[in-house]
Amino acid sequence: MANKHPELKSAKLADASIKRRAGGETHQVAEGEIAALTTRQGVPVSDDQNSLKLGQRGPTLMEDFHFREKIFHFDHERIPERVVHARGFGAHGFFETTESLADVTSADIFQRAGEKTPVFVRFSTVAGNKGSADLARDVRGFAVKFYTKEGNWDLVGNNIPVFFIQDAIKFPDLIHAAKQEPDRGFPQAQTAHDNFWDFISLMPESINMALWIMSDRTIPRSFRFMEGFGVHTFRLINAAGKSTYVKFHWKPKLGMQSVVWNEAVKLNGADPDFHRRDLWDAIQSGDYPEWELGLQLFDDAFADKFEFDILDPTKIIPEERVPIRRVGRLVLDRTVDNFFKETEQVAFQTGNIVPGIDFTNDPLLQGRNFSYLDTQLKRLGSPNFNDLPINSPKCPFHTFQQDGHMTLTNPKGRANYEPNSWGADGGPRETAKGFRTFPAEESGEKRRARGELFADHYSQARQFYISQTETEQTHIKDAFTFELSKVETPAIRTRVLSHLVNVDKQLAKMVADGLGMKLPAAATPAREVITDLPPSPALSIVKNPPGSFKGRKLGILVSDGADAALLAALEKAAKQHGAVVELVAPKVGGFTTSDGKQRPAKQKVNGGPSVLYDAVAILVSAEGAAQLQQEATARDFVADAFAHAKFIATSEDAMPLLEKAGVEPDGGVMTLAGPKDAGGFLELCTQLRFWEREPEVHAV
Ligand code: HDE
Repeated sequence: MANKHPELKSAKLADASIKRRAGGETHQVAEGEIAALTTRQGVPVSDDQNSLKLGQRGPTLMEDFHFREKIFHFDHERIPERVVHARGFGAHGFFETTESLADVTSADIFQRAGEKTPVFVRFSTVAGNKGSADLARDVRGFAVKFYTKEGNWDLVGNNIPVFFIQDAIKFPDLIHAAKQEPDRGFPQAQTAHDNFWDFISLMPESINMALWIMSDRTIPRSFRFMEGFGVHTFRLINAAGKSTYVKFHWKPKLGMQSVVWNEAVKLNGADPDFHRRDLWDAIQSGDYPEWELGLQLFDDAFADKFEFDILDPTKIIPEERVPIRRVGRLVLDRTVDNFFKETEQVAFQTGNIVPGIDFTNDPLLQGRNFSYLDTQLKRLGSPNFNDLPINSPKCPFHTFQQDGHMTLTNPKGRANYEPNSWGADGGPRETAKGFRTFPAEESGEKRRARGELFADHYSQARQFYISQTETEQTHIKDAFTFELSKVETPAIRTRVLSHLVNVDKQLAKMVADGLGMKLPAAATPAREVITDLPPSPALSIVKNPPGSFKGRKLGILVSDGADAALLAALEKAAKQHGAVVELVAPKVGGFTTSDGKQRPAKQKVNGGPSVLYDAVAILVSAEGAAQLQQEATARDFVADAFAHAKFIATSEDAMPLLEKAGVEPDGGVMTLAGPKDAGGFLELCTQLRFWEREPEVHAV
């Protein structure tokens, strides 16, 4: 029976456990109030505090079946973490088709505008172990399971549209090189080490991706503010059997946003679960994250004239060449009930496709189709992993598969094979509506080889670089310099630089300078570099601003005596912009505003650094400013916000704290003369960062 008084229930629970610890007295649960604790066999348990012993101080008895069952189950709680993408966070939601695509695909999910299909999405980092921090510089996984009416379709993508390697046979090498080094077991969740850059420097095909991972794309502000990509070229097949090539894109409704590197480093300490918490909080508060699904559709004629091979996963097709058609929206509106049951046990597979969608010969995709099925058996331990509710289709399914560990869905009846002559009782049959592979004509010698155009390794890396704003180019330069400065072997650094010369000589020179090294000669390209590809503005985060502060967080540093009217005005303006406010105070219990009201704080100042916020306001009173000048974490709050190019609002009274933190007010710092200025500050925040400040605060 549902409990009508949850507060009563928790009070009684607390009471019961206190009694228990105090004296071992048995708490009697009134019937229907709280479920009785039982063993897994359903046997009610009378004492869960003491194991069964011989006498009060004697040995534990084997006979204690409750103790043995409890410990046995605990001992077996862990399953192997994913070999890559171990750290992840998932949520439920729906995909809504906004226009029918019946002209290009017979996939049921794309037939009817307005139709909603349930989905489960898991975001992840690639290299770190399950317990690693969220803000590692890394590619983010963006895996979507669509529970369509004609079976599960998994679009297992990333937040970067290209990949490191061209052939799946190199995947174990790439991942071995990226993860912790095998002799020492570190560093974890970072690519700033010799093995990784050694591999990259010996695999020129990875240079395009290297530029992407050294950009701010690998330190996203949150999952909600990043793009997603299917990476490979797939096929859509219509009812007449016609094939159209497709690349899948996810476009975040709130726009893209990343943090800066120094912020990421500090966030990992301040809140290693920053991305998890962000997604959880957004969904719990009803601010549902949303993306649009975009398709780049093209045919053989385009593929033939394009400078690169459409089967090469280290290349994009610029949006300016093939525009994106937006055909649906993805909304995440429900957090999981249980992390392990759903997020940990979800099994994505590139091989899960549905009628109307098909693979191409992209050699990475072909290899993935083997790997994902195989890896689930290792991780989940039984070929029946599809019977787990999170993996099971939500449409009817009928197979002749049976038995194996943990069987739940053996079909009823006598027929467990096909063909059979049991007529209507003979179980399911093939259908004309079933999945049909596109009959692409293939011929050729069996060879270990790659398409000729795969040998172009630098042209698109160059295009990516020249598409960035100056700020973003600086971040790329800084990231290369940082990562290579952690590489201890000079020859590896030199080899990476020799590739960068082919991408952009100026970039290579700046990185070499930053390292204090000589610029080497260019590596010999396997194919001539195309140097006149035009910039693609769509590749820049900063060139595509959301023009809004919606979904972002304003952190307000307060103290006793904080100006009540200013605070109220800022809170109101933030709300109007769809932003969240968090109050940071010297004591978490709260503070008293200038009008004598008591307000609780969300964070104590040493637990709420400004890296947690997109913009900050310093509303401390004159006494508060005097007190907080003595507090290093309060000075850091201000100094970091300034160094990370954030917009800062301040009351007049707070100025001494800013001065003590070394802040010289600029165009990104706004002194609020009164409540009427709050709106103007929030307007400023819609620009997200005051990038003009960066050259002033970072000289090396
Ligand atoms: Fe994966 N990848 N991958 N990958 N991948 C896995 O499958 C693999 C690649 C991606 O949230 C594994 O269930 C190979 C590209 C995501 O559960 C494994 C190759 C892209 C996730 C595997 C690639 C991805 C995985 C490990 C080279 C972007 C997490 C656990 C051919 C398009 C899914 C698992 C989740 C997970 C193999 C390359 C995305 C071992 C062999 C390219 C988002 O099967």
